[in-house]
Amino acid sequence: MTHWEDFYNTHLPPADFEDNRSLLKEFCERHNKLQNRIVLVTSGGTTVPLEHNTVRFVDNFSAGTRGSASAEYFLDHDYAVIFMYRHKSLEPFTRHFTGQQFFDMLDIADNSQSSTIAIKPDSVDVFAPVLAKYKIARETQMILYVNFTSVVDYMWLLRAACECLAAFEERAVLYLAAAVSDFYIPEDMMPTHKMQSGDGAPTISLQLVPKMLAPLASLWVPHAYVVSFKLETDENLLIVKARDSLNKYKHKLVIANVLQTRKHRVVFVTPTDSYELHLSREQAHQGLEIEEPIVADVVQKHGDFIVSAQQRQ
Ligand code: 9Z3
Repeated sequence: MTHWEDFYNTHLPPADFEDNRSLLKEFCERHNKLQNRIVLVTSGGTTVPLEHNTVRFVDNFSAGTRGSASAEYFLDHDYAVIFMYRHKSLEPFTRHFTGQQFFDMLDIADNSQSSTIAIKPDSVDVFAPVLAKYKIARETQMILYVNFTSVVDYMWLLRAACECLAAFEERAVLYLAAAVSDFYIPEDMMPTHKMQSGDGAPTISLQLVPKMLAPLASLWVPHAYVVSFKLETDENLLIVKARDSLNKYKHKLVIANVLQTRKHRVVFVTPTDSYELHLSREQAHQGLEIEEPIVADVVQKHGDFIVSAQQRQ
């Protein structure tokens, strides 16, 4: 496996990296001065390009539901939120009205002079509260959006965000819900141009992506409350893999989930404990989202963690 430092030495940052770094710096400095609690929410899947001039890529599964919903709940708990997401995956607030849903909520009235567009009366009740929360989050500058596409973009942004978050010490939460590729093609092993079918079926050899949780938890943000997610498709591996991860990286919490049941069941695994959070069929029917109790639990644990850090001082 490539060492994490070699990864940064051999892969250039994305074109918009410096702009994003400035945004992250400004956002963090402002919220640190205000002594706010802050969370980095990562969301969506990363891509692995197969060509430098990318026509094809391997993708990681994730719609961005977990991350975008969680970002909204962290705002409800007065956290400043860095929402680091896959370009075009779900975003907080707009996620409620995807595809044609939004257009179906609108009415257009034409007369000879002008057109007026209005929200249909029966949609106001659903639209207004979401819009109001969005406006407050934007006006109070409690949320910053930065996006990535490839696993390389993700790695550069993640480290830059951590560099800014380090100053918050225990007040920072890292909530790593993005589905990050475990395998990739290093840049020096990738063809420049689109692979040609005329050259026959390609043999694609993937390498292991370095585990960034290692430097993240031990070097970049050693005082932060770090939460990672573990995705499995085999229930039997879920807890074992989550525990392995905690033992290896010594962070605070792994939230484990199985692909097929992730929307109504997760398992919290801490160094001392493991327990399940789940939504009943009825709760799901009523529109409750599992991210609400997940975030409430993380916020509670983070609060306890801050208190015990203060007591040690
Ligand atoms: C998760 O497990 C997330 O909960 C999901 C959310 C990706 C399942 P959706 O976006 O799905 O709501 O559709 N994220 C972490 C996935 C991951 O890549 N974990 C790695 C691993 O399991 C590294 S910690 O090895």
